[in-house]
Amino acid sequence: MLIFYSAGESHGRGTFSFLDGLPSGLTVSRELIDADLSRRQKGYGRGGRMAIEKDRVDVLSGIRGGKTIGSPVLMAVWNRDFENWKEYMDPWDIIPGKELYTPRPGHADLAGAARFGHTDLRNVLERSSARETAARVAAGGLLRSLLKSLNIEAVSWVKRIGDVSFEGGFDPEKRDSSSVFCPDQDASDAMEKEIDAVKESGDTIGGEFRITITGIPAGIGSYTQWDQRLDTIISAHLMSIPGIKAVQIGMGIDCARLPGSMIHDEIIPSKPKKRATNNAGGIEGGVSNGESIEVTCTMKPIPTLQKGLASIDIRTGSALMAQYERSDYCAVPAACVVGEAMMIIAISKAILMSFPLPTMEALDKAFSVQRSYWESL
Ligand code: EPS
Repeated sequence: MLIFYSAGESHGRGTFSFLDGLPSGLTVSRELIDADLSRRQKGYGRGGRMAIEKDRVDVLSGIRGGKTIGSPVLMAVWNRDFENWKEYMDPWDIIPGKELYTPRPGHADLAGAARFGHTDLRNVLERSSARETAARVAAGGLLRSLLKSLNIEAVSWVKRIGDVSFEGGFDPEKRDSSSVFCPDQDASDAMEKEIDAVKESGDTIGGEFRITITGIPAGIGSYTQWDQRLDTIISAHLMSIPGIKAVQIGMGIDCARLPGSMIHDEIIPSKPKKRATNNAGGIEGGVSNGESIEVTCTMKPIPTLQKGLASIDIRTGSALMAQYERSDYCAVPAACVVGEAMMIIAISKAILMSFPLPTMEALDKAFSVQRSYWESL
């Protein structure tokens, strides 16, 4: 079973990824991990922190000579900003000055204080900050090599920022030349303007991004238990990203308003079997059906607002405006990269759940048997 966890505080020493259950003999690429980390840092609408950080992976265990060895993998992305925070974040001895007593509505501050009994909300913010997503992207960047070796590819792009939406498909060059990771120049320009307008008014804005997985054969996931369904695994991974309020698979919520004849994807007699449409988003009965996997995620606006939101002083209960702390105006482009990473983690877990094998050689063989079986049906 593949396990992924992260550790680290936003202004602590770094953010850390822990992966266990990887087969040995997987060739991994530091360049692929670093490319994803640097992509996560970009995106129009980011705050001041991204000018400080230059995220790079530092592998601490589990990889020798560019290959996994079957041991747990531990990776670090060190925080450059720690230099400015070390007196406040020291594990043993801290100085006062960075306490936070007014919970920001929409963040974990108040609910997190209720969970762990904190009065200084700094203890909640430091871990609930989306800085943690750097660890997810490092893990996804490593597992991208696993999917690549099985000829599976993951891509993502921004579909909507506020009122501006783009309904077209993916284009790698156009996506990568867009400041908001939207593969259309006109839509990108309009999205930038949308972000400028909220920034100007001291506000923030959310949006949507799409993730597509191609090259996955039918038969990954299972209908036999609720927690083995591929859609269970994918949606849990994507819903766990800070700020994500909805995950739609395929046609998603539009399924509610159309008759079955306009939704279900008819089967074309071919080898391998093809579908006339892909409204199911590549998953039927919790199992991949050979079509591309299509998922759309909705992100709420960042809850730290320059214009402020009504809150309280947690020590006295009296009304006070929420404290403003440096933040992003729009993190949808960054979340799109994080979504791609979490999707890669989810698909990798589902593959290793279906084929729990200790070496890449054994996994490659089992996977090609599965592909041939699917192609012969
Ligand atoms: C982030 C780092 C954080 C925030 C942002 C994401 O850095 P700082 O708090 O020092 O500015 O910029 O976090 C949030 C917007 C959030 O809501 O948690 C990063 O590395 O992505």
